[in-house]
Amino acid sequence: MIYAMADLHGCAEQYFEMLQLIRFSKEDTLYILGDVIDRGEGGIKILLDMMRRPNVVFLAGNHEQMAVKVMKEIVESPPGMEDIILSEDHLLWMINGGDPTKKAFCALDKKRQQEIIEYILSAPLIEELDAGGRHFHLSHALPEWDESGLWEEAPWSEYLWGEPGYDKVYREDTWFVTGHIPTGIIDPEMDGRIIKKNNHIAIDCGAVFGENLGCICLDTMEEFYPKGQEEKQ
Ligand SMILES: [Mn+2]
Repeated sequence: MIYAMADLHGCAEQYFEMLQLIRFSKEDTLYILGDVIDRGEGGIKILLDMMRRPNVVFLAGNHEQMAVKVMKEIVESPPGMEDIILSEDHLLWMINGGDPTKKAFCALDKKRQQEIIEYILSAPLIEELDAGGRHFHLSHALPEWDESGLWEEAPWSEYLWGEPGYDKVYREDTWFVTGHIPTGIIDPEMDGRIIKKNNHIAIDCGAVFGENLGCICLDTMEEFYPKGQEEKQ
């Protein structure tokens, strides 16, 4: 089976619970659509686990893009100098919840640090695939909707930072799976739940904000929540 989740934001416990819940096995593929790190404590722990699993496909999010610039600075700086705000990138990352990630990263040896940097830099932004008779486009975010179709020519950064037009059908024959915006912000009634509408599947269920982690099976469109779905209703 093919699964997708996003925006783990350091919620390691829920990540491992989810792998149990979906009975994730070697025959499955799990796409993780960015923002694994920051805000929560366990981002580096999750990344290290993902790196060990050949059937986890990591797509980068805007948090990884912010982090990797500073991670490179840290690797190049003398020991003990990591906490000095040296750059605008460093400041931007700290403002956006990077501190727990930075602390965990600094505690690793240089070889592991380098492996994490390479893992993030090698992550694609977009994947397209077929499952269960449907065509899917996977990315952390999407360019803003543009009536004339210009969204297709938007710069790559829009797939990390863009605000998808969830009320617009981007393509009739494709489902667009995205994270980045918690579903409770898209539609308050869907707080902590996956939203499927207008050929969009929004899967950031706000785990780090005390809502839920969501996962969708793309073959069956079945939804999974480690905290349970019933108690939310
Ligand atoms: Mn994001």
